[in-house]
Amino acid sequence: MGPTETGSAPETLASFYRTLEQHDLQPLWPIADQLLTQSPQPATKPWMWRWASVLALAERAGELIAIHEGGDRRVLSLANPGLLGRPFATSTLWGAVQYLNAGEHAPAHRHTPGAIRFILVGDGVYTTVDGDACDMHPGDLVLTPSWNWHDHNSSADEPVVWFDGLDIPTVLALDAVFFENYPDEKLQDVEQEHNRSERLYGGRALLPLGAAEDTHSHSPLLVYRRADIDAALTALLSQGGGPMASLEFVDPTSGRPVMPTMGCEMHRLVPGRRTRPVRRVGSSVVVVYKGAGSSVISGQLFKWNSGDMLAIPSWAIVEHEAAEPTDLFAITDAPVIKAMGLYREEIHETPQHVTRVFS
Ligand code: 1HN
Repeated sequence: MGPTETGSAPETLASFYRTLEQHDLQPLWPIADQLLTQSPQPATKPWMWRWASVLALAERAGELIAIHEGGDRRVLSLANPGLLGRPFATSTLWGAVQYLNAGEHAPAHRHTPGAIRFILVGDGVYTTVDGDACDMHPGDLVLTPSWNWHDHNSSADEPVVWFDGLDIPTVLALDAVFFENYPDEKLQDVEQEHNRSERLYGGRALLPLGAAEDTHSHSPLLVYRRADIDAALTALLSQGGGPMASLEFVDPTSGRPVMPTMGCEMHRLVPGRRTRPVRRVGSSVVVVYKGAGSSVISGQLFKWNSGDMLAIPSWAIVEHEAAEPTDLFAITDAPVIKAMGLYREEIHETPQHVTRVFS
C-alpha cells in the first residue's frame, strides 16, 4: 500500500496536484504500481512477419525505389504493432529485410548503432567493413559493428536479400546515436584479397599472438560461415541430443558476445520434439533460416515456415516444436541485460495452454 491522502478538502488536493504539474513535478504515489510492476510488462507484442509477404514487398520496393532514395539503403523494417508506429521489432532491437538488386552498390557510412547481416537469398554480394570486403552467402552472418564504415556491393546477377539486425532502439534510448556519410558518399577502397578478418581470426583456436589481450568492444572476426555453423550445430546436437541445440556467435579472442549491445544465436530443432517452456529477461528477433514448425509465445500459437520472422518480448514464455529439421537464427539484447545485472530466466515444467492462434 502506498501513501494515502490525509482527508484534506478535494479542492485543496486538486489545487496541489495542479501546482505540482506547473512546477514540472509528479507525485510517485498514484503511478508507483505502473512503474514498479511485479514483473516486466513489455509494450512489445509477440508477433510474426511472413516471408511470402515480406519478400513480395521487398521485391516491389526493388522496382519502385532506387538505392539513393530512402537513405541509401532499401530496407523494410519490422514494425511491432505494440510499439506505437515506431520502426522497431522489439523495444530494444531493430529487425529488417534489405534488398539489393543485381549490380547495385549502397554507399559507405558509419553509425554508432551496431548491425549484423544474416544472408537469406542470393549470392555475389560483399559488404566492406572498415576496408575489409566480407563476402556474403546464404546462411552467413556478417558483422558491421558500431562506428565501422560499411558499404554493400553486388556483382550478382540476381537480387540479394538479407536480414538486418541492429541495436538502434537501445542506442537511441541512451542518446548515443552518431552517424556520418563516407567522404563523397563513395564506396571504400578494398584490399584485393577479401575476408581479411576471416583469414586472421577465423582459424580454429589459432589467433595472432596477443590478440586475446587486445582491447576492443566487438569481435574482430566479422564473418561466420554457414558451413561452420552447420558443423557446430551437428556436433552439438549429436552430443547433447534434442529437442534443441543452441549456439552463440562469439568474439574468438574473448568468448564474449559479438557486440556489447546485441547477441547472435543459432538454434537447431529436432522435428517432433517440443522445447521446454522458458522465459527470459530481454527480447529477441528470430528468423526461421530453414524448416517449418510452430512456437507458443505467451499462450499464442505461431505456425512458421522458412523465412518467417518473429518478435519475442522480454519475459514471454516460449516453446518451439519443429515439423521439419529447422534452424532458427536470433538476435537478442542479452549482452545488455547481463551487463546490467538484470538477467533472469525461468524454465517451466508444463506446456502452455494455447489461447490464441496468430493469423
Ligand atoms: C543501416 O546503415 C543499414 O548499412 C541497414 O545496410 C539498416 C537501419 C537503420 C539505420 C541504419 C545498412 C539500417 C541502417
